[in-house]
Amino acid sequence: MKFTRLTSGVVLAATVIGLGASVAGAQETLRGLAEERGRYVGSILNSQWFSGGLPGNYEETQKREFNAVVCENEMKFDATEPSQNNFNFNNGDRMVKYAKQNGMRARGHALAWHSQVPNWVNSHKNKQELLGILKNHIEKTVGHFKGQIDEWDVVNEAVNDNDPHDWRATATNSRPGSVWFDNIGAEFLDSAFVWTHRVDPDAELCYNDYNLEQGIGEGSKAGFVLKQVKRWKEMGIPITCVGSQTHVEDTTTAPEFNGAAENLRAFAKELAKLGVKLNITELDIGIKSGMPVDAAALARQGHFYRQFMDVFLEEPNMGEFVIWGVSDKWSWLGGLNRQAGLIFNDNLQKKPAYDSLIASLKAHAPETVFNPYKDDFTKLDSIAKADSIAKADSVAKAVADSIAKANPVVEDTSKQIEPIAPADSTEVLLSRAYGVFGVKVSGRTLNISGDASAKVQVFDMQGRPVFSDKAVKGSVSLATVPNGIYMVRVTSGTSSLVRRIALK
Ligand code: 9MR
Repeated sequence: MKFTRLTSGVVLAATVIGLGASVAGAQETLRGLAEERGRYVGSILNSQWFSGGLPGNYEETQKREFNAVVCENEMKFDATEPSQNNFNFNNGDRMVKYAKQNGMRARGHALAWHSQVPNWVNSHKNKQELLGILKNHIEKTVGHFKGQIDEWDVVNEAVNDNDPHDWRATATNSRPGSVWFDNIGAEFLDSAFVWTHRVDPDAELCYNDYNLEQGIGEGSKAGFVLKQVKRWKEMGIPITCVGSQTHVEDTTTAPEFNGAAENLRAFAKELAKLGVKLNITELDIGIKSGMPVDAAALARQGHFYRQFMDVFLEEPNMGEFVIWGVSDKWSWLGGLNRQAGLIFNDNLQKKPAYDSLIASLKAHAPETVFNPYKDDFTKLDSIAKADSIAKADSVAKAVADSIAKANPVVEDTSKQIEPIAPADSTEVLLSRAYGVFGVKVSGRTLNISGDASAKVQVFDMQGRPVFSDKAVKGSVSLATVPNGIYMVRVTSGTSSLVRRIALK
């Protein structure tokens, strides 16, 4: 190393008087600093890596700077199951081996996504068939990588772009549809989480999407996702993380950029109350095509990168900071009319953005950064006190888990696929847990037993209320609710149960 010829006295003097930048330089990598803080910084293995088309310093940089990794395209549906029930995990295995050899966290991307599905899947329209296809894909894929993938993107990009109050539906000229939602309905998401969890109960399971850095207000995509996460937690669906892709543009004029990092902070805080992590999963900050990539632009880009890293380190339920690429030379951004969005330039040299990330990490001393993989962030006073749902959730968790196991969410719609526990076993489980009541539907009448008076709320599968009655004794008519599948919540005193019902 650089100082081997110096006497130890000179090295010591340099350290003591604070010339640490060059003395400590050999150790100062993103990876090293993140590891000291119990966090992960990651990047993709570009598709060109798999075809052997990258220079040696690409891999050297990747290993030196990152402790988490994800395949750019190689673990998507079209790559892993190109024809029905014929699986190819070769490239995924290569990534897993690489991650293991280099002590990295491995992300699996992605199980249920409308894009990059092979044509043989898109040719199916039958709900039962598609449920079977998705279940088989998840079981075989997650089963193959069991214990080797730390975290799955179970569902990717399922929210409707034009109407972020709902899931992505039938294709139009301006946006693609989703074979899963169009033919199965929202249960495809619920079921995908349950199936993945059953095969690998130790893996973290994420919902992953873009534009989640645009705020959590009414009409926002993140706001909709938040509602769904609440619903999933209430139903015992085993989601543990949300992935914010965070593909943003580095121009002072791009409206979506303003406040993006702080928006993620607000989102992280809401998810923390639900016991869910927020990860940054695909960050790039592209400069608009045609704009100069000069010193000012690169400095501004660095400033933006730093804002995200600051928020990441300050929020206790954020675990991974993954950048969608290593070098600007191999980046998908051109297709989006953006350029130079990563932290290493075409020659794999560090850009100002890299230095900004290092500066942010160093400004957050390790003892001030929470490690969400080691300690339970829901126990932090700031989070535990802030929210009642989290508390109710922790009480209900054991029960909810058992319900999910005994009574999968596809119970009403895919009887051929999932064996269904007899209805009574759910009732027994619930009354044992709560000691209060049971719920049964007969025709349009909801019967509640064992309690004097209860509040009944009925929600559609997107969590929208469709019926409510504050004081139900014995039974209530749901004649006003249209046919369909709903979640009913019955609350009595401090106890409450959530159950799926079908009205026909
Ligand atoms: O980087 C990926 C690019 O090589 C592919 O052509 C593209 C096709 O969909 O997918 C890119 O990765 C996407 C990721 O899987 C999901 N979020 C958006 C990413 C950038 O488009």
